[in-house]
Amino acid sequence: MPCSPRPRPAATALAAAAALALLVTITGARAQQPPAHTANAPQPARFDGYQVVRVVNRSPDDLLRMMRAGAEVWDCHGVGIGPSRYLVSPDAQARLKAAGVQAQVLIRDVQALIDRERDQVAQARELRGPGYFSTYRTYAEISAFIDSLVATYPAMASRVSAGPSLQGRDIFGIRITGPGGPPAGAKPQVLLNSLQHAREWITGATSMWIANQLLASYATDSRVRRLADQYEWIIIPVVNPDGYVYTWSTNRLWRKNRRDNGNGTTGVDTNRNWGYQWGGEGASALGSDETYRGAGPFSEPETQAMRDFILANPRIVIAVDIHSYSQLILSPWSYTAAPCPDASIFDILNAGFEAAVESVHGMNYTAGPTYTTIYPASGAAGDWTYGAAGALGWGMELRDTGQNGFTLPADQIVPTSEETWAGLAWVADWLLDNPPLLITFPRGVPASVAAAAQNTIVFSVQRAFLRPAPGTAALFWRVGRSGPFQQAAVSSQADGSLAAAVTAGPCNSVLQFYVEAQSTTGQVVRFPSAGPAAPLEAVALQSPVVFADGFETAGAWTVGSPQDNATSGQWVRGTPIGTAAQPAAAHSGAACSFTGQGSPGGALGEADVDNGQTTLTSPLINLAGAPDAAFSYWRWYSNNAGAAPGADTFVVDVSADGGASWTRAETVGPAGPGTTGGWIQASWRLSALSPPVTPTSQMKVRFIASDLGAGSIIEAAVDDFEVRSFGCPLPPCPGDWNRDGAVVPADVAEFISAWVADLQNGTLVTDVNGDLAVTPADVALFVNAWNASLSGACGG
Ligand code: 0X9
Ligand code: ZN
Repeated sequence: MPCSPRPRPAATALAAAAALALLVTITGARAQQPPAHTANAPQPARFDGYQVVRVVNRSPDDLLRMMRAGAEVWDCHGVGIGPSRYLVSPDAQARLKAAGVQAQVLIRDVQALIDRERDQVAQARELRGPGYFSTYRTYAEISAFIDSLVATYPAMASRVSAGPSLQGRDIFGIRITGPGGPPAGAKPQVLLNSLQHAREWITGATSMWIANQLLASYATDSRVRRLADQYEWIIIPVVNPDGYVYTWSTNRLWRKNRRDNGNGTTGVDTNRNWGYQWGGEGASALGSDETYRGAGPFSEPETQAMRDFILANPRIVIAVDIHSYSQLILSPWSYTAAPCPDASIFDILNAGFEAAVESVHGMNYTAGPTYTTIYPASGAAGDWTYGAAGALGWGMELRDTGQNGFTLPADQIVPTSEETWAGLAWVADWLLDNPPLLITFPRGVPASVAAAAQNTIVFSVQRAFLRPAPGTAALFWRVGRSGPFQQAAVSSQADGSLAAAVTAGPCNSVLQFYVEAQSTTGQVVRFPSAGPAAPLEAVALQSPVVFADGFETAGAWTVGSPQDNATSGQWVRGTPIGTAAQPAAAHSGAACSFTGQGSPGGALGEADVDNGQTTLTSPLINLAGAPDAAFSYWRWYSNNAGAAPGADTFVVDVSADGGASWTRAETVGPAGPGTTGGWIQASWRLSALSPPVTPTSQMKVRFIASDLGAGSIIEAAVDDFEVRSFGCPLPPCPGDWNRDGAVVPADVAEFISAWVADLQNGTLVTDVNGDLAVTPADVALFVNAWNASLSGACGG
């Protein structure tokens, strides 16, 4: 795998770190030299007798010793304190031995693995009709395979090009999507790319296996079909064609592109050249290094082409940059250890991704943020696709964990591909099943709205795993259950939520609505998810004020009840003088009701509630026929000023039978909010009380302040009492089938189509006579009701 120093161990001293930095540079430089002979030799570089060894460096001295022995960093797992992997020539092996270095041999003979691979490739070609995935394929073969896939599946596949490489080779790819799913041009896209690093041959083979899987299994595998239909897949197998060709012709272990750096060194690591946090930690400024970042962000034609291609495909939601080896799943960030903004989403996705990969062949993979899971890497693809392009960006390291390294035996192409596909398919499925934007109603989804009036519906759109595109959040509404929706005017609130203005129809009509927003990647999200097909619904109700009392004048309120036993502080009406516990003014106007007036300058405890309770009861309030009602008031309550704070309560009850029985609306105290004075508004819907209260003509509300604790100071006050009835004066018109407030022929038409749908689906929506069957009798009953409504009070 990778190529840069690991994060330094915490214990390393500053001086040691500096020495280390120097060593890394020098060692990296050595690693760059072609091991056996010059880069452009006619024969491929040979690695006879070269070994890959694992050495645990315990100090900067250890590192120095490795460098002097001529050990080269093998795989960018880096060099540092701790375990490192080195490519060691036979000479260097002797020097290490002489120096007494403890090295564990991971690969006994690197050339043997290269030879084995070369033989395998040659043999596979000699076999008649070997499976395409039985061996590794050249740049030209991969290109031809894409052409053959496009020829075989012309309706689903097309060839694409990101642009030319430095040496002018095409960075080609294949675009795949099924005939189902969202319309062309609206599908979310998945980008898979591989072979940024030339020697990581398994990655190009895996990419092409996945392309083939999407096409060849579309007809038979329902999961493949769903993923191919719902997404557009773009697979770019060889991002670094020049390097890849070079690994076939000249040096099997070449990693970078083939840039002449102008100082005798060759190659830019394209995976350090992307322009998001370019040039930071984990990228080298030295042309000789395996992690050379290049002259500037996007200085290379390969990364430029990929950048422009991705920007031209703005619906990419998943971008996976495939590497080998080490069996890792790497999420952002790679430039910093700080968690990325979507860390919690990536935690879920990484876990599912990993489990899905492992479930296929039991191979162990590790998933996590790149920086902390492998090492820092600035300018890597994943950080740009995530940070700049807004996709969920990953890097992957395929098989193995070092036994064969970059020369993974070809018989592992298929199993590696199968497990990789399983992981990607799991992520793609998860994203289809989870909304990418979060649409919520911070004040709840309104079940009722004010009839024939403008209403405000507050909603909010936040990122889940994609970002909302500015200005795309909208609420659509209509009166009734048919007809076109209209878009509400929306204004932003200080807290980031949005307020939509809608105009409700007449009483008992319904208001339907849904919210829609778009991600920056063009995905449309609706709440509810079916949008106009299954919108939210509120009933339009009137809510007139039917009783109000601000206690400015003497009303019909009564003080006292058979249970009252307070010896002072009984309720009075007027302007309170005010103490540390009592208000010094009404909530509004000059007067309120409160518990006991003291004398100007009197003591704190003068005329507070003592030794029992005092009750203030409203006059009878007539709510006959109202489907629901609510009462509200401003209250003041203080029980914390005396010697026994937090010992007493203030309660509010409601009665529907003239005071014979009561239902509790609220208990304030003995501790907690509302017990330390101050005017606070409270409001209660009768239908929401426990148990619910049905409005009658005999409604009453009472307020009880009590002092049971010895020595406590109790003061209460009430002001601006108000009762609203909720509902409509008349029951809904039986003929107004679509509840738009008008009885018109459309109601009959819609009833008939609902009745037919009931017959077809076995549902009972139009069973108006309630006999649990949908029959012509229901039609007759409805049409009669419609006729009656036409001439009645709710006629159209
Ligand atoms: O160092 C790299 O570029 C990658 N490892 S490799 O051994 N294949 O060279 C890992 C980089 C992680 N990639 C992303 N996060 N995109
Ligand atoms: Zn790589």
